[in-house]
Amino acid sequence: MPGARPPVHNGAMESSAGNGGAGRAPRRFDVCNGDADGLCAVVQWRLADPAPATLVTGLKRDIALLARVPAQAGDEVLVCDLSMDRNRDALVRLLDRGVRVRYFDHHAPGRIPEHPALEAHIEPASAVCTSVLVDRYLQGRFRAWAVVGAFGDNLPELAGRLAATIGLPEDATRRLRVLGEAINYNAYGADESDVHIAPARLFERLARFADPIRFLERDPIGDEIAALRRADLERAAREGACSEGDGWAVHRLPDAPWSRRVLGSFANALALAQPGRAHAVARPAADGSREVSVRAPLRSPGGAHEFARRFGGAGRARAAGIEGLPAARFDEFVRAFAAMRWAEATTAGDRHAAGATRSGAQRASSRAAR
Ligand SMILES: [Mn+2]
Repeated sequence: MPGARPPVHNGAMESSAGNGGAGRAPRRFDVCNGDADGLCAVVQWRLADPAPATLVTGLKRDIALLARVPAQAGDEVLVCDLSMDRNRDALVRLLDRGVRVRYFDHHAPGRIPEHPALEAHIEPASAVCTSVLVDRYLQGRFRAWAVVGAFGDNLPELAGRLAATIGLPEDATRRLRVLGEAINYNAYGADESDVHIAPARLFERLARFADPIRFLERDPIGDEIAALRRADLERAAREGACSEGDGWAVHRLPDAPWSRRVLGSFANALALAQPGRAHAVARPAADGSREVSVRAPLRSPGGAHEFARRFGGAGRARAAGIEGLPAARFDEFVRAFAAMRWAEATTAGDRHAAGATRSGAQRASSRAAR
């Protein structure tokens, strides 16, 4: 695209951006979490608008992605499934530079910057995910991919309802569930050497198909990841709970590539299998600290992020994570987990999720391992 395009015509951008916007073709950047919800959100968007774009993504734990985007005045950035609260400074810098940003997400955003170049679609309810927000915006054009994303974010009821609206047969729905859970699982690891395929490479293969069932028929990678996930889950299940009570259980896994991959999937599987209980899955990290995935009981799905925040973590109402929990605080963590009253937290979590400002969360230094 040699620079033949007209300059950007948004006055707000040019006034704040100086010379960068004129005489250069605008570039596009797609920025998303590397899990199923993030990837399937962008897949839908690029199927609807197949313009060349640079993908910026990473593993589940890579949350501060917006700071890596080298966009300049006149460029466009699409952000999907990344906490605005954790990316606000980078977002404001982009906007001030004259970049147009379209933002879809379902994490509690804290304060949303008011800026004419920001288009925000944010809904931090516990029963929605980013792929579904994009599906709504696109009026269901690539809904089967939203089904994959919702299954990946452990929202099987929502995914099932969406699948029914497009008349997806039961067997196809089941296959999309396996795919969504596999893509989600593939985002967990300490680094890309832990996972079967880097999420950015996986995206390229997903985005070739308007229909995820076709993808499964043509590309073996979905089945490969699903098989690896099953094997890792079986290994995790053999470890058993290290402590448990009526409404809760804490599991501990050894530190290994398989446990780093399966931590979040295992927590999701436990939450689905025992919806009346809260679950935590912990593993030691290389530096001796603990990484913990926290799941609120699915019957009263709230409070997970608030609980995790007490230990330096973050996440969403039903699923949260802590990285870098000092080993010396693990017993305290287990005691607090056992004493947690999830049903009461649900209300507080929803009120919080409804979008109140929360500036303190920016100082949370650990990254979410939801
Ligand atoms: Mn999500």
